[in-house]
Amino acid sequence: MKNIAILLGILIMSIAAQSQQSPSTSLGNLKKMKKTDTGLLIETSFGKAQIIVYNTDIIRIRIVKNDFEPDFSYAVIANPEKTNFKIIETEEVITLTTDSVKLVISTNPVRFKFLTGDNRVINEDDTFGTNWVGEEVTTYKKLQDGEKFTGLGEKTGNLNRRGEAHTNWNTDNPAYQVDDDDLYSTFPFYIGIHHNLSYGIFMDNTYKSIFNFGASNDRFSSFGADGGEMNYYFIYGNIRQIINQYTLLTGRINIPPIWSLGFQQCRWSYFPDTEVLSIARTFREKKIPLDVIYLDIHYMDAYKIFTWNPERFSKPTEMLGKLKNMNVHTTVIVDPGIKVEKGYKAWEEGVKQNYFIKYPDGKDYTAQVWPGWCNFPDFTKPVVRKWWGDNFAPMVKDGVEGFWTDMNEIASWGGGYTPSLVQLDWDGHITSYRKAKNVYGMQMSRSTYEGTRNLMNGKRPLTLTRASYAGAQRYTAIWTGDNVATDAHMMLGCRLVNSLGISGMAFAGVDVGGFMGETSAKLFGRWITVGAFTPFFRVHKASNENSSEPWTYGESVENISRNYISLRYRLMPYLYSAFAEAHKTGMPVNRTLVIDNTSDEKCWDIPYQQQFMFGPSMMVAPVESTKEITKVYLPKGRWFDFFNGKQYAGEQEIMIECPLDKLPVFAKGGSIIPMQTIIQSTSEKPSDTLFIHVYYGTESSVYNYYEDDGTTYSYENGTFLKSKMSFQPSEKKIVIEPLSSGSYISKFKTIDVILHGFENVADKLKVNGKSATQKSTSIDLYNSIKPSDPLWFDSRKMEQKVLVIDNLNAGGKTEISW
Ligand code: MIG
Repeated sequence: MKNIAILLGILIMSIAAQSQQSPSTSLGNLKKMKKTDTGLLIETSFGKAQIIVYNTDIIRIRIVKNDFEPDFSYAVIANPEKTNFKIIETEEVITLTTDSVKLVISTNPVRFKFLTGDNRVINEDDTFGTNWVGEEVTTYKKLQDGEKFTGLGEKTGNLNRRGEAHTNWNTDNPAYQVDDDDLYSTFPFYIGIHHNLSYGIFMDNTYKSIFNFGASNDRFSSFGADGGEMNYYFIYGNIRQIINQYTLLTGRINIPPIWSLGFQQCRWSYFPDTEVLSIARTFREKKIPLDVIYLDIHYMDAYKIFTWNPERFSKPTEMLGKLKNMNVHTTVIVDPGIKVEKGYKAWEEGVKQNYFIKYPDGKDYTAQVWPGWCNFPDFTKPVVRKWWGDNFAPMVKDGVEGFWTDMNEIASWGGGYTPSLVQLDWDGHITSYRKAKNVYGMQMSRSTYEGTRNLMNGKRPLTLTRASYAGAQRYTAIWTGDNVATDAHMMLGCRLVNSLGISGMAFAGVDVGGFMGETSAKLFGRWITVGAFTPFFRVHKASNENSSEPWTYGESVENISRNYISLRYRLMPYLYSAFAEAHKTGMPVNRTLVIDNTSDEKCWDIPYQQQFMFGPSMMVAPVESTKEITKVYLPKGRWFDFFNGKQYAGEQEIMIECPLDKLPVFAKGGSIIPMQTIIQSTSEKPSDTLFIHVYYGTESSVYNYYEDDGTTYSYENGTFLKSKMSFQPSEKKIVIEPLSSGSYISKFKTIDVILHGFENVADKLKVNGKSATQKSTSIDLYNSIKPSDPLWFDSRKMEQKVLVIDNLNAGGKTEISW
């Protein structure tokens, strides 16, 4: 009897213990498993998991507490490919093996471990695996020895994010600090590196998310979100392959209109029309190349979207025509807030047709921004996207070609605290703002891109966004919001652009000169030189700050600006080819050095972490405006000072002079850089010679030259030109394919080949087997103005000796041998 009482007591106690809820719960023990066409379905004692093989190197894992939601993503456009894999089960583990990765799933409890074919651990769950605290879901991974982390797009911090944690919650953060965490965009994708292995993880969950790379702990890295499913893609490969696969999942950039790769001048705000025209004219008079001018919020009537201010811009079509005649394209800003005003068409339509985001009681959500009280279109609703896009018709007709989506975090007065309970359509699966906030900006730029592309008769629009989410590269370029006029911000900007690049956003830039704060002449001078090597190259300045056109900082900075902007235009064939590569493979235009030098510790070092490859052949070492001499790290290979031809061996740190007019820029030995003559805008024709610069090196290389009409989408139907140019030192030859293959004929009729660092070949040179006429000469890629240029003196000489073989027929194959 006594025993029974005790037993009963124990039983009651244990029931009580069980019903006392643990504050956190992890995925449980295996109960059921089912093989599917693409992987596995698993049921556990607590929660479910689905494993989907996308291809040999990508495995997706979905984990839920209860049931899976309908599978829907704004980021991912790829479907699982037919892939060979096999599944083997034992009591303790299930093993799923593709041709390159092994996923070992322990069953008690269910935890995941990714291995190489030869059983080296790439990535494995910590004991907690995937865990819930309330609705918050987090996956914990064991920190590997010496593991490094990089990625997350627009995030401050170091190139190696080990020891950092970051939150994704799109935030309007004007004049942010160089270490602030909350910025405008969310790219929940990172790369982990250890023991010469690397992998990518993309967590496609739009709720507020946190990535922890060993911050405040010594055992795990983790990624998690405030709600929704654990839904991540594991990608195996080297960094290049990971970027390629990540952009296979989330898409790649379209080739932008070539004019958007030219120089862009912006201000909050240029008005009235006469001021806009006078700015454009000054660029032309001063022979500083320019392609785009921006109209910030003051072009509108009372900040009402889709309107022109009747006083400031009384004849927009006429003004746009005049700008067009000057070869200047116009971009206008558009904010999501639609002014609440009886009789205002956009607002009336939006209200009537239920296009605005709403409270649960059906009332439109209203908040204040520039126009006063506003409602906000629901860009997650297909009919709203269409409506928004169609609304650009009059502007497109007026001649506007660029569309700049701002304030789309959503920003509003009062700190942007849009309530969580506000509802959005989510393409037919109504959801809360908690889930939709991080994609709102992306969907706004999508609506803008799809609409204007549709309206522009086959011409490419430029779209630029501030807020963003993974996959936005399919619709838009991005800039890093309201930075500050300091050297630290200029350096941060380089890291941000590099980081955005590995997160799919190849078309990225910052406000050159610094948006907030007074810009010193020196800072502007340096920043313009760095900006010339940024995919998206735009000067911008806040209202109530100093003027910030290149000529407002004195004569020497004006000269520096002219020279570097001109250089950018000379490099246009090279830059454009780099964008074509980004479109095709996802490889960014600006490439952090660790992409190709992953195991070189120096490339991760804090002093060198800003350095990047600008396309495949050039390296840029950004440096503060206060420095006249700096340390640069040269990775493996051989390097030529781009301006004076001085050669350096790789794998060393060097000290190099960097007066304001000489940014440390290098050409890679063995590489090829095509250039053209200076033009004042991309609408202007350069001379019909393509200048192919070849830099001597010991390793062979292939350069992919690309050209198309620059402004239409006919490249999507195959109207473009590709030419392989190769440098083969062991066979002692350079081979250039004709610039006339395919359905597009190059604008260049002849080519000049410029040989850098080719020693003792002059009397052996042959072109297509016949001895070549060549000349030894000096070239100046910087366009130094001598000797009147006050910054020019002999020790900074920007000239170099080269061998030139000129006037070759671009339509035929060219083989240069020695
Ligand atoms: O509340 O349109 O980041 O580039 O000039 C500020 C005015 C709104 C923020 C953007 C900035 C733009 C400014 N905008």
